[in-house]
Order: sequence, then C-alpha cells, then structure tokens
Amino acid sequence: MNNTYYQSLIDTAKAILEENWVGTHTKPSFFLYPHQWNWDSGFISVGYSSYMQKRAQQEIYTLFAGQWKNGMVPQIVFDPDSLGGYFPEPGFWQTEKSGLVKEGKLTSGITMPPVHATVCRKIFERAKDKKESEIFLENMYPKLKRFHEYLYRYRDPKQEGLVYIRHPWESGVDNSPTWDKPLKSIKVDKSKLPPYERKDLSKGVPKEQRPTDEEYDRYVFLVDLFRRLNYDDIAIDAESPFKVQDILFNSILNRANKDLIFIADIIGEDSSDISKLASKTTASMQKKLWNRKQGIFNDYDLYNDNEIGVETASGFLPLYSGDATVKQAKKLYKYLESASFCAMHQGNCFSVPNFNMMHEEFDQVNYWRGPIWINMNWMLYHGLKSYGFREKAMSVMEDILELVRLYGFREYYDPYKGMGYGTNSFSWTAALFIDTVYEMDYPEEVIM
Ligand code: 9WN
Repeated sequence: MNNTYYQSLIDTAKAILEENWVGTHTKPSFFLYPHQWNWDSGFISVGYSSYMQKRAQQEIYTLFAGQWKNGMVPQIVFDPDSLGGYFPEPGFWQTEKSGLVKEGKLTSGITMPPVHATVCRKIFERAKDKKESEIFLENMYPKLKRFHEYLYRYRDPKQEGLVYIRHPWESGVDNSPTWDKPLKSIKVDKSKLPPYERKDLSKGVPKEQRPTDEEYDRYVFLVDLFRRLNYDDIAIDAESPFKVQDILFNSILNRANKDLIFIADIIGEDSSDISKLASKTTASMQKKLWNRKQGIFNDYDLYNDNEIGVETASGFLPLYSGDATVKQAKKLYKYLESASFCAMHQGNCFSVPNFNMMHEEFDQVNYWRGPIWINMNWMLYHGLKSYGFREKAMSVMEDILELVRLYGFREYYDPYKGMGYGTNSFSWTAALFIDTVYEMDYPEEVIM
C-alpha cells in the first residue's frame, strides 16, 4: 500500500479541503460548522503541510489573527460572511464586553486544545521553502508563547502545572462521558436561561448522533455566566462551577510545549521558562492524573475536588505527548489493547472507540460517547509509534485508512459497523487522511 493505491482518495480529500477553503481559512464542514475552529485549523494545516506550505501557514495566521489581547486563542473565529447558520454566534457570545477582542474580529469567548506549536513545527519540517518557513516560525513563536502563558497564568490557579478547562467545548470532545458528573452537579434553572435555538439539529444529522438538550442547557448556562462576568478570567475562576483538569487538553498542551522549545531553538530564542512549565506538567500528569487501578489517565474535577474516573480515549494521550513513564505506557498499552477499546485481531470492531466499549453507557452512534474520531486515532498512532508499540500503531493507522476507504470522509465512525456519522466532507478527516498516507511514504525522523 502506498500513495498510488490511495491516489483517488487523496484527490477527493484535497477536493474537500478546497471546497471548505474560503480564501483565508478552512471551514470544518460547509453547513454544520461554517466558521473557523481552533483545533480543527491545526489538524487541517497538518494536511496542507505535505503539499501546500503557504496554505498551511495561512490557515494558522488567520486563526491567530483572532487571538485575544490576553493571549487566548478563541475556539471559534467567526466568518462575517457565513453568519446565521450556527449556534452560538457573536450576538449570543457578546465577547465585545470583554474588551479583549481585536478590532474587527468576531470570536467566541472560550478556547480549545493548543495543538498549534506542534503543527507549526510540522509545517517547518516539511517546508520546501525553508527560508519562508523560518520567517513563519519567527512570526508565530511570540503568539504561540503568549497562548501557552495565558493558559498557565489563568487556568492553573494552584500552579500545579495542570491547566483547567471551563467549558466542555474547550476540550473539543463536547459530550464525552467525562463531563457527565461535573455537568450534573450544575443546577440549571431553565426559567433563568437565556432563550436560544439549537441549529445543529436542522442540518440533517440525526438527534441521536448529537448532544442532548440537557447538555446544551448546561453549555448555554456556562456561556451566559462568562458573558455576565464580561469574560474576566479572575472573576470566572472564582465563580465557574465547571473547572476540569483535562488529560486531553494537558497532553496536547505539553506536546506543544515541547515543540515550542524546538521552535525556540531553531530561531534562537530562550525557552527556559517554557521548559520549566513543561517539566512541571509532566510530573503532575504522571502523579495526579494517573489512575493506577485502571491503568489509564483520568481528568480531575477542580471545582468539586475529585477525580473523574471515566475511561475514554483521551486517557491514552500521554503517549502522544511523551509524558507517560515506561511503566505507565505498558499499562496503557494493555488497556488500549483490550476488548474495552477494540483489541487488534478482535475481528468485530474498528479502533479506537472514544469510550470504553464494555461500559453500559457506551453509545456507538453518539458523538464523543463511543464513535471513532480520526484526530484521536492520528494522535494515538503517533504516540504508540514513539513508545515502540509498532504493531498497534500500524493497526490504529490502518483503521484511519480503512474507515475512510469504506465509509467516506465523515465526522465520526461506528466502532462496530464502521459506518460514518455526523457531517460529510469533514475537513480534519480529509486532512489527516492525506497526512497518514504521506507518512507511509515519507516516515518522519522526528516523532510528533
Ligand atoms: C462546538 C468543529 C467542532 C470540533 C469539535 C466538535 C464540534 C462544536 C459543535 O465541532 O464541536 O465546538 O457545535 O458541536 O466536537 O471537536 O472542533 O469541527
């Protein structure tokens, strides 16, 4: 199997990205997600990096043009030409109340997993035009650094080296079972919620594949709280009932810290402060977020002060960030390679389901409560490979290729049937498919 075998699919993937490209950035999906999303743009750029360096750079530049004055990179940068098709849009977020949004920009008021330093490094390593890519790194470095500094300054109140998220949307894994307990502890008085109308259910995606109304009520409750507090980080820290040290977010952050240090070396900047933060994050992840009994990493609920013992694919991501000890990595491998997450050669499933398949609440069709997501497979593939679990890495990678080949460029996939759900022509699926095939032909020296 090589590039030629997949050529027609690569052509389709490139056509999808072209269709979703609007001249400045790429929409995750034409109808369901008509703006620019934070971590989507990172994964999409990875796809572009193998064949369109300038486009990859542009995607990142456009996203960071929406960076807030405090360093936060918003979850969504709205496209003024595409307003009206998504909820919530600028009128609901009211982020102008913060005084932190750059003039002329429309954004949401929360953030997302900081994959971008990792992506910038990848763009640089693959660049045909090395000089231009060094300028790109020089331009991006201070912006990336400010983003990471924002996270440690405002999201790590006890200075543990672990940052917290304040909304499920900040994790990117919106309705993961991990949020069930923390969200349930938020008492929502429906009569006091601002009126709102979901738009996601009118785009052809069946209800059972999306979050519930109860979950949306809580998403809205939190946004309403943030806007009432004028997006003041200190005030939100004091009042928000949702503060979770998420293993996915922290793994992605620490992978990115390491890549930021790499970038600093290339352009001759001092990164000793980031190195210190990265080491602290590693140590805290290994200690505080490790669930010894189960052999997986978990999240910690800072607001309720308890561990969230829910096993999802996120719990394996310290393999991707290189933060699991060898002993932990062996345990992770054992659990990942079990019937809970579709072991190799099991024969009746694809990997990696986003939730423990043996759990009674596992749901093979619902969003982040069971289905396979290509970005998770992609991160786990790199993580497994870097720890030397080659066969498993290959099998996770093959499932990226097989799911797309058999069922198309969908948003997520059924771990039993393989069939795709959510939106069609999903940009990061197309981009990471391109990257996966490229990797087979040009395996990289440096592991992401
Ligand atoms: C809210 C754009 C985004 C992804 C998320 C995915 C979904 C949004 C939504 O779509 O979330 O951010 O409206 O459901 O969960 O990971 O970034 O593709």
